[in-house]
Amino acid sequence: MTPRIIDQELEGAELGIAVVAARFNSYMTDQMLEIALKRLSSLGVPDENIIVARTAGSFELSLTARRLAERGDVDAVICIGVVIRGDTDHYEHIARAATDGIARAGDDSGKPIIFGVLTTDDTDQAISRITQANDYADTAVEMANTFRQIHNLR
Ligand code: RBF
Repeated sequence: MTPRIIDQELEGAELGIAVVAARFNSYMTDQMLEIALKRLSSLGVPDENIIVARTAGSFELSLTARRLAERGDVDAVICIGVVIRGDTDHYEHIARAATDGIARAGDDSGKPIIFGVLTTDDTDQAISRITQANDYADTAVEMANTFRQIHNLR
């Protein structure tokens, strides 16, 4: 007997991906959204297989992701937001609500919900992490393919 291996697969041609991005701190989240979309495209995800939704803030991401994940044509959802400690009295609450909510949306929906919320002490830290959005797209495609491989394993 040889083990059945699930390989990392970064091919997006057959996948449906949703991206939900908060408008709060939009000068950063807009760039993150653009980077993620560009990366999804370079991984072969067809434009018509991508859904983009916007929310007011990071607090609304998890509920929106959950609703998107209910769609049969969505294999994974990427959540994008920025919560900065220095700007926000409610930092702890918003950051925790977003983090816990996104984790729970993944657990409850059974689909990959990618955590792309930057929680930083200041704006400079957040700006330096904007390009992480490339990794969110990679992770969405990898996870969607992993789940397909698990489903199709014989
Ligand atoms: N949303 C974010 O995405 N990032 C933030 O840093 C942020 N800070 C907030 C600070 C306060 C005091 C409030 C009331 C809201 C903030 N929001 C933030 C918006 C929040 O995620 C949500 O959209 C609104 O509270 C409406 O439910």
